[in-house]
Amino acid sequence: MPRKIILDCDPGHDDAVAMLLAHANPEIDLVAVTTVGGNQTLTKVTQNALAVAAVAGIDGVPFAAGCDRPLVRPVEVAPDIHGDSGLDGVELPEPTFDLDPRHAVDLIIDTVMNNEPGTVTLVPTGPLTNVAMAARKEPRIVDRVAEVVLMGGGVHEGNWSPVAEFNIKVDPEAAHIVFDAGWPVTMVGLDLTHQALATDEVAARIEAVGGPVAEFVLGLFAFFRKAYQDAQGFEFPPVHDPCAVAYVIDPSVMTTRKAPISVELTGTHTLGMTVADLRREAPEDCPTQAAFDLDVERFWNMVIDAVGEISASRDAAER
Ligand code: PIR
Ligand code: CA
Repeated sequence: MPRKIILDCDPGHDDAVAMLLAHANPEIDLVAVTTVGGNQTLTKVTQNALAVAAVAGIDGVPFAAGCDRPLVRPVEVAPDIHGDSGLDGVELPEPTFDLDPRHAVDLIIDTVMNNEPGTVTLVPTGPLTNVAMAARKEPRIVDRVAEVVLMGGGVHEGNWSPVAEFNIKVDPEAAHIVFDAGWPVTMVGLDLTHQALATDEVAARIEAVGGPVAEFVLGLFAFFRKAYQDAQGFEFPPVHDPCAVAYVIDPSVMTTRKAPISVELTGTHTLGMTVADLRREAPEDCPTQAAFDLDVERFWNMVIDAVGEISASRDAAER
């Protein structure tokens, strides 16, 4: 049985790849896509989500726009990384369907409450504002969700400060709510995602797939690479967000370790840090865990297979 997921995202180059993977992989049943202000404003990332849906041929999945700002703090976007549109470097097609009229928080709640308990997994790949709001508005979702597999944070690495990652740092209060709720949380953080580099070899494999979807992904990678070179001093860009989807597809694609994880809300130099207690083995019932080592080869096979799958079904639809 494929796993039902709600992708809560802020596309974003790597969010776009997460959407493609979630749509095309047979182990995943993408039941809703929700957007949150993050990499760019809510309006822009929502437009981008609909454009990616058009590229991927996603239809029949509700898309809803959510919170346009963090719970407490001012809006902070990442134009140096994702450009003015939030998805610079590619041509964005017109949407092929309308947004669901519900707020993302309500779509999340309805989807979780209308499915059997333990069957819906939340996959947040942006700031955690919508997910925190959903848990507060309808606390019954906390026991009902199968698990939360989020891209964000890190144990030994930061990118928005020396010790904090963007998704957590821009809305640390929301992250606190999500990490503390008691549902199972897998933190797919920078320790893991900095291994998911879109190298020349990866790009060559995608080029070999050919066609407009491969071109789209190559355009994303090219812009992301330049941005990461200029802004972060990386040779190749880490494609963070599909790593969280890959964990849902097959958790054995990465190593994880259980640990209590707290979000720093008051630090002078450490705001938004995800503090994992690794001093001793965590108790069996510890609900939080962090991801560490990625099987890089298998991860890219998943992504490249997804690009191939979408290309094949687009070709079939055109014939
Ligand atoms: C990536 C992001 C934000 C800032 C940088 N420097 C790089 C976005 C990605 O979409 C991903 O979800 C997460 N936030 C990584 O920090
Ligand atoms: Ca993201």
